[in-house]
Amino acid sequence: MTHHIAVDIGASSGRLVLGQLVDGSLTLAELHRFSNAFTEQEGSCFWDMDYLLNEIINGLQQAKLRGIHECTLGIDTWAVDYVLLDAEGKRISAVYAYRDHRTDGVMEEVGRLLPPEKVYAKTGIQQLPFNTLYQLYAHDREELETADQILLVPDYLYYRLGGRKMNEVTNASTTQLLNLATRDFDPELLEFLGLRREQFAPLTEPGKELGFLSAELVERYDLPECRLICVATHDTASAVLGVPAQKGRASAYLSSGTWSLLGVELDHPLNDRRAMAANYTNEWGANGTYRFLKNIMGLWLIQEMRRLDGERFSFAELAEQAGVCAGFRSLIPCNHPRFLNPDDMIQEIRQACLESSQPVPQTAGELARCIFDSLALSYRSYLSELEDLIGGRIEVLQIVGGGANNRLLCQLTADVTGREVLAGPTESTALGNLAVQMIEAGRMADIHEARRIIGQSFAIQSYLPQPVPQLTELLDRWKQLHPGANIHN
Ligand code: ADP
Ligand code: LRH
Repeated sequence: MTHHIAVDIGASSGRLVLGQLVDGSLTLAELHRFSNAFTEQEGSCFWDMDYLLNEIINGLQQAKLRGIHECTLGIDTWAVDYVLLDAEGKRISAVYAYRDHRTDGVMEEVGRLLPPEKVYAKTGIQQLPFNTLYQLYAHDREELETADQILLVPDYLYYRLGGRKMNEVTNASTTQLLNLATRDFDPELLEFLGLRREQFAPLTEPGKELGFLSAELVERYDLPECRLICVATHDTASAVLGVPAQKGRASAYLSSGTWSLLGVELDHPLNDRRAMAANYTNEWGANGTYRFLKNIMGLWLIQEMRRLDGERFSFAELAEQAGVCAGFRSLIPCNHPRFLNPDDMIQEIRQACLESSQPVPQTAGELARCIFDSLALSYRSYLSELEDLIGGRIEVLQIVGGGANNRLLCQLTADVTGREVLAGPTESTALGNLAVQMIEAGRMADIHEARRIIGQSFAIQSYLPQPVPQLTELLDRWKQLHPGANIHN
């Protein structure tokens, strides 16, 4: 099979991307793109699984129309969210979106029953209020007890397409239920939730074949024959696999989409007290690696601002308008939980500026500028923190994902961090997904070769740092806004 298709679904959009390796060069062709968002029903937030499955089928029909009769297929989505199935494999409840407010205060409540130090020592996973551990704790008891199987979202999509149940490891690690030492679900954490190990499927590593797209679907919708390959199903795991090889200079990645994930790949977990205090995570990667990273609120801020502004402007237009506004006028502590899912993001941003006696951004451009300036400063503070934790200087920041399109944010990030920024590829997640398929198919030797090929096949934009006037004063302002932020030169 020479065709490989990645299904990559983020919190804001999904796509099916065809990857082809010709003469040692990788090309991508987008077969289908669709929007994604959670919806609110009676005050709760849910994802629409049937819509996503429909869009996957639409994308596969596009592949068939392009003359693709056979391919391999891999699926990645955002992390942590889960689907409960009954013994017949039917969903027994709607699929909550991780920003749902039912987990408000739950992390703190669980923390009083289960020492966070113990959980971190076992799992190495950062404290985020929406980790599956907290979501399951907040879930209806009866539904949980009766669930025959608990799959994460991409596991479920594979199951619906091919009929096989599994829990893929890169994504399973974001549940905060996997034990780093035993490399399986932790019995004590499961017991705490009243769950049985059998409610989860066998842990499965990226690169394993999972059978074929069901003959019934192929026939009913006139789809290509697809061999299903388990990829790194956590989108961030795939995004990191798709980061081009960087020779000679120490680099960190910044996967820039709905979230900004800033970190490095390690071959061992770093879950000591300092890492815990700084709330860095050790999510499992493909090939026994760990993503030592920090979740930063990311482009969710601009997505929400744009939505509430009636989508009058595209992301590119918002960046353009922000570019002509005065810089560093109003800053927000963008990683504060108040921005996780406020009733009204624009009001929340304005309120935060008011509370800190800064000018209140009025126009769409001013709001966007406030968001980009604040994100760039947060990247600086977390990069410094990362350097402290790993004990080495980072020379280059590699930005991948949709945010690599934002020239203003890339330049601001270079300026404020004082590091060269290498932006691209924007579709690194689809590339990481495809790399696992191509390695499985024997078309690439390993991930090192994949990253080298990715680096040679896609244009990478360099942003060199430009001096920022009154940087010291700016960093002082940021520090005051963000007590505890570790900013140093
Ligand atoms: P996710 O996978 O989390 O849904 P993506 O990696 O697709 O996110 O990135 C989406 C984000 O990329 C958008 O929210 C937007 O901020 C940014 N983006 C995409 N294209 C552009 C563009 N042309 N200019 C500026 N920003 C862009
Ligand atoms: C990015 C992402 C991130 C998770 C969050 C739930 O899409 O998967 O890595 O922390 O969504």
